[in-house]
Amino acid sequence: MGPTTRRSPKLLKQSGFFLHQAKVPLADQLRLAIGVRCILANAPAYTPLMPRSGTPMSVRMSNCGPLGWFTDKDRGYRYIDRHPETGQAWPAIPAAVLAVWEELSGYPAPPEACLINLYGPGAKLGLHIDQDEEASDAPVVSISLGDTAVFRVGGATRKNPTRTMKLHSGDVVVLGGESRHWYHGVDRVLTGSNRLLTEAGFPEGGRINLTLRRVTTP
Ligand code: MD3
Ligand code: FE
Repeated sequence: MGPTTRRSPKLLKQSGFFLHQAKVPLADQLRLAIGVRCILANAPAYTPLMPRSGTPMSVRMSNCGPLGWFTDKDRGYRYIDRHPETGQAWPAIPAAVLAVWEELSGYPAPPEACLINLYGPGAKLGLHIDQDEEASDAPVVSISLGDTAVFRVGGATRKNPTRTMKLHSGDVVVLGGESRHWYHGVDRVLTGSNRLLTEAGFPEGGRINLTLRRVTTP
């Protein structure tokens, strides 16, 4: 495909799930990844702990925006307005990230949380539903950078059949409508499948996912 080619968004019928493949041009992907590196210099990645068990997640995380998603053993999943270790407010969401939300979300208010998921070798994310947001009418918008992920998406209950799809660097997924409350996860990341992150100064490479969410009702 040439640099200006765009595939049309893939819609899982009637669901509100849209996959926009190669939505972010390569030069913008690089700028976004470098921007994430700056954010992490101010808001260092941490290892989230599962509620109750305290089991560490394999995905490391940070956030930008007024609110950040966090979990620890004692208090579980929640949004907090400060970095848990530095006590500082989260850095601002980069303008280029807000622009993706404005173009694709169809939502009349800005996102409040941009969760930064960092996938190193062996990292995965079990099947779950995003349900910690009061503004459940707002879509979730996800931007993939770096190595290709094998993403799994199911339905409203754990019993629904699931399917897998690959998310490549520059892909943007919009989860609106009923798909907003579907089970989903990341089975694995294809290590070394993309050079973006090494070029952006992440020597270990890997994958970054930016997940944009509206948390409170506007
Ligand atoms: C499908 N992150 O942070 S983003 C998460 O690639 C999360 O890091 C994954 O799931 C990642 O919660 C997937 C794409 C995504 C986000 C929300 C969804 C897919 C979704 C909500 C419903 C269905
Ligand atoms: Fe999720």
